[in-house]
Amino acid sequence: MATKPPNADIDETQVRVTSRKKVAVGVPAVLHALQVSNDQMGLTRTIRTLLQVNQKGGFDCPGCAWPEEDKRHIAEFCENGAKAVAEEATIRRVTPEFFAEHSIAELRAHDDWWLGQQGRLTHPMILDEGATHYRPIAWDDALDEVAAALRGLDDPNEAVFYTSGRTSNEAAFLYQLLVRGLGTNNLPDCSNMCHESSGSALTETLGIGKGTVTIEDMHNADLLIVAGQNPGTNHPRMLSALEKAKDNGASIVAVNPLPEAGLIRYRNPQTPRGVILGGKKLADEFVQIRLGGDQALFQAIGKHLLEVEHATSGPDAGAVLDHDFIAAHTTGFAEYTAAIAAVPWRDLVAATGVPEKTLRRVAERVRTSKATIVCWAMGLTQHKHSVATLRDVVNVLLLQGNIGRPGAGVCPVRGHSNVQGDRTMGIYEKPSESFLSALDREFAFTAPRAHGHDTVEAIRAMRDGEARVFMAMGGNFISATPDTKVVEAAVRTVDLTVQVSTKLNRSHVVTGKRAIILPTLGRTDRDLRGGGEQRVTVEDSMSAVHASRGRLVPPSEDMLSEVAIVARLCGRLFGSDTRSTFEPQIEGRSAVDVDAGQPEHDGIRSDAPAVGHTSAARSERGTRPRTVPHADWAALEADYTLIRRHIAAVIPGFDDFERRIQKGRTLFLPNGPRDDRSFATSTGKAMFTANPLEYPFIPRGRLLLQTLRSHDQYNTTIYGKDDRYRGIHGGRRVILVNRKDIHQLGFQEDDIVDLVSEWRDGIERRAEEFRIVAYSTPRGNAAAYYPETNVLVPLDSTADVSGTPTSKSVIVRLERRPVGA
Ligand SMILES: Nc1nc2c(c(=O)[nH]1)N[C@H]1C(S)=C(S)[C@@H](COP(=O)(O)OP(=O)(O)OC[C@H]3O[C@@H](n4cnc5c(=O)[nH]c(N)nc54)[C@H](O)[C@@H]3O)O[C@H]1N2
Ligand SMILES: Nc1nc2c(c(=O)[nH]1)N[C@H]1C(S)=C(S)[C@@H](COP(=O)(O)OP(=O)(O)OC[C@H]3O[C@@H](n4cnc5c(=O)[nH]c(N)nc54)[C@H](O)[C@@H]3O)O[C@H]1N2
Ligand SMILES: [Mo]
Repeated sequence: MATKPPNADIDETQVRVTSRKKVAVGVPAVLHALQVSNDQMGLTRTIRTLLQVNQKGGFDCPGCAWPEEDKRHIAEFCENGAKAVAEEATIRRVTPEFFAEHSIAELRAHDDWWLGQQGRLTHPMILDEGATHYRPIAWDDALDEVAAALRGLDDPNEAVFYTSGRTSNEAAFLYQLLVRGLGTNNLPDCSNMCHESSGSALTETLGIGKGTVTIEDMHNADLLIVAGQNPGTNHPRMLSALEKAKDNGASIVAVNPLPEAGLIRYRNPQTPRGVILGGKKLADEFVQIRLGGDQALFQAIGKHLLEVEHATSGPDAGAVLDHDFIAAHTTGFAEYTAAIAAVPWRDLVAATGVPEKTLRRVAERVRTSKATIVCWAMGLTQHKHSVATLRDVVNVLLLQGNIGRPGAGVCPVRGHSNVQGDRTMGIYEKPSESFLSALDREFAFTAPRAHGHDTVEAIRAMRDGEARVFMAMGGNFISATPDTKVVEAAVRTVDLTVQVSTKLNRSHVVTGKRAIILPTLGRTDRDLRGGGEQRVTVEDSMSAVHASRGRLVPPSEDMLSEVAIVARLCGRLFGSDTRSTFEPQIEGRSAVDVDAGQPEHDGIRSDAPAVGHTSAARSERGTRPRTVPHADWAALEADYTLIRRHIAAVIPGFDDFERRIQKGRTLFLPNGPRDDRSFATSTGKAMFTANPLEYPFIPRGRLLLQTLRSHDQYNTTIYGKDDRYRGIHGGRRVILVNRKDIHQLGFQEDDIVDLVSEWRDGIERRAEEFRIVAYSTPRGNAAAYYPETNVLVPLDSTADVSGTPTSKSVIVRLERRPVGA
């Protein structure tokens, strides 16, 4: 397939470039949001819908994972949240007639924007082997097909189950149970490409893979460092928290290769100052860092703090560090300080591209701050050395005891609205033993223990012919993952691909030999099931769980919720146990018994008593049935409160779940570092770590490319062709390059080039026809939009430890297009 979809009607390189905006949000943003919504759903539905966003009793915004404040505005949404809602609440429909009209080959020729614009999926569809068109299929038949394919596997590890982070807690919990009931931990998710590096670094050093701050901490911080994040576009509501912090006297340091609008100045549409005046200057300091220079920045800060601490004279000598905290709560201090002392300043300057004077000035802000929070997103997580970078972020915070006290801590700002909740529910390829044994106990079965595939490993498994069924709970695997051509070829080897989706996307048109689309309800849709209106729950970026209830009439009567889809598959695979879900399932078989037997390979127990009924899925060695989870699946589908009771029984912190989310209340999950400075690490303390300095090397004549989001997209869903704040209009195939680099490389602004990525495997990866735009970015660094540039990201170029694709760190050369090509 061509890397550039041949969309005859649009020439993507014909962009209009205007000056970059220095202020984010404000009234134009609100008007823009209303216009997009109006186009998708008309005025009445727009107003009715948007007034429900993030209200108690309404639905959680499907946009990002930024938390709501307890006191809500009438309009608690942002421009991009409104676009995310409009995208889902649209009145456009993709019906069986649509699929009869358009062949797969034809659909494949359209770009992601066009596919997304067609509207909501309304009916289950199947693509038979060799067929040119999808055909409609009844729900029962579709689910029978999926169950039969799973049952037909020789080994459950031949199936891969992807999750994108919009799935509710209830659906995610059942989904992981389905997968483990089948006998595998192959649960890759979007997190593997997103905040996995944060999870890896924080779990190791602080004992919890999540942030340690609340929204109040944000308001009360003395210093906020926002690194590798573009909140004006991707987390606009975060800007009001930054504004409030500012009003309370905080200073803000923005660390970014690009001068992103929202970081510099913000106009709050909900205050008179924002509407009428020029808005508020947010960042006190903008550090224009080189791509991948953040580890060096945090080492520089640590180095400066230690130097002042150890100075023999001066008022602050000996008074910089929180010695009590370090002594009581940490390990590894001596190793860290020794390592940092050995790093020369000139290396830190070379890596950051920032003068020592500036590095020290930023460090002085840290030194004099009474409470510091570091916020970050993809700019810090999608590099080869991201885990080391984040360990060094933690080191700096530990030096001054900035964990577990008001106004201080780590704040990885999550992407998808429930990506954090999905992890809490067990969507994880490397589940902990404590989680699995609780699951075993609750459902009287034995979950597999062997770790499963993450996203990159799942692609390798498909590529190598080791996977036969691929199922996705949401998302757009084909477009979101790295090395597009490799992924497309890999997915095509699979016997059956199953997509549970709301909207049409590339993953429906690049498929396995057979493909099934299961349309599902989104966050905004009313979910009537079992005679009642069901609610689901989600967890935000700050470990707060609350209920969400859709209010809109679903796109068609022929739709099931994600919960219903998974529950029905469980029923087909495991059979229903109609005794009450909450009585002990097997008499005389206690949790201890279940845990006692040694699981055989992959957790398939051959010594387990055959209970109740037999497993539909058989182990490959299997003359004997495996154990399967026991529940009354139909009852769970009809009443989600029963699922929440299971969640409460399995996952710590959800006791009394149902009551605690009544009336719009929020349940805060336990957070050891934040609650009482307890750290569930290997040493039982917060851990300083010594990390050798790393930063990207850019060969002569090459550029280091970061792949990022425009203002008009939600990941692979393209809302439009503008990137307003960056001054790009009417097209997405642009590469932002420093003016001096453009000339030094022998090009002119507006030249059309191919981007060719260079990686040690020598394979040529090419993204065709990009327009060069001069932009403020450090020398040697460039930026272009994802997903168009995913063809350039090598599958094996991943972060150490976390395995996250290095989407912010791709070596490319620019090649002039042959004349007339
Ligand atoms: N409207 C909208 N909202 C979204 C999304 C969306 O697509 N659209 N996506 C959601 C998801 S899943 C996620 S994960 C988040 C993503 O939120 P972000 O992480 O803000 O998204 P990106 O566009 O990838 O932006 C990366 C930012 O980091 C900077 N950066 C890149 N490399 C480096 C580096 O080496 N160092 C530093 N210091 N900075 C660097 C870039 O210049 C850019 O400002 O947003 C979520 N919210
Ligand atoms: N080069 C590069 N690649 C990247 C990134 C990058 O910065 N650069 N970012 C990475 C990141 S941070 C992430 S999170 C991933 C995102 O990867 P994904 O989560 O896989 O991608 P999305 O584009 O968010 O998925 C959109 C699709 O989800 C479906 N959908 C939407 N809402 C629902 C719902 O409620 N239920 C169900 N079942 N389906 C729904 C719709 O069909 C829609 O088309 O991409 C990663 N890939
Ligand atoms: Mo993400």
